[in-house]
Amino acid sequence: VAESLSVEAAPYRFSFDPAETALVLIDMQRDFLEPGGFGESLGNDVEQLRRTIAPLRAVLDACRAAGMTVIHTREGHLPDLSDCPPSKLLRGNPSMRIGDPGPKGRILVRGEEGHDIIEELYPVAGEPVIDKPGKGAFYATGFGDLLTARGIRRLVVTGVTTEVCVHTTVREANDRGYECLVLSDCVGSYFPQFQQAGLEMVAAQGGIFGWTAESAAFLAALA
Ligand code: C5J
Repeated sequence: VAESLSVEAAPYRFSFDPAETALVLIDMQRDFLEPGGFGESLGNDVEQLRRTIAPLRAVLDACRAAGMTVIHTREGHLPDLSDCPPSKLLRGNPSMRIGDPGPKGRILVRGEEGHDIIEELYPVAGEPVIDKPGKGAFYATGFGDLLTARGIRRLVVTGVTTEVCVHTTVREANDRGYECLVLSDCVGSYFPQFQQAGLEMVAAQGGIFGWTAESAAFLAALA
């Protein structure tokens, strides 16, 4: 198997063949990232997530130019919420619930403005968009079949939030035999302490879930 490129990473170098590697952008949705969106309305500082946009845009451009598979995900639900378990709907007794009218349409409902991907990273024709009801990209989606069909063995993982949907997806992927490189400046958390610990957890214990690297190291490998 060709493993032509190698990235300076933790806990050690990550080798990959671009033809068998997908860039995955997790949940870069308006409601999580934009001022005035659902995330901010819950009291979160969206700047903690927005700092990922510029480096991720550079990575996206480089992966597109290299002809790599690029896959986007969105967290959200059917308009009738039949795919939203009551536990998710009710947990925390939130003032605004999934499906309620929010600042950018019904919260986390497919087809609504806030549910869609931010303009800066919008998918282009041919890039699959995986709509997922859960935190992980594999649960109740066609993500796994898509990776198999394309012969993908490694994932370069980016998006938000580090400790929730990024972590869940990396853990699910790791259990399925995929090798994951998480780009540390292209993933974001509303909580700085979770950002740091979330990244350390991935690469701890010899890379228990995968690898971490700065986007600059990944771009240098791809150049
Ligand atoms: C994501 C969340 N995308 N934090 N969702 O991480 O609820």
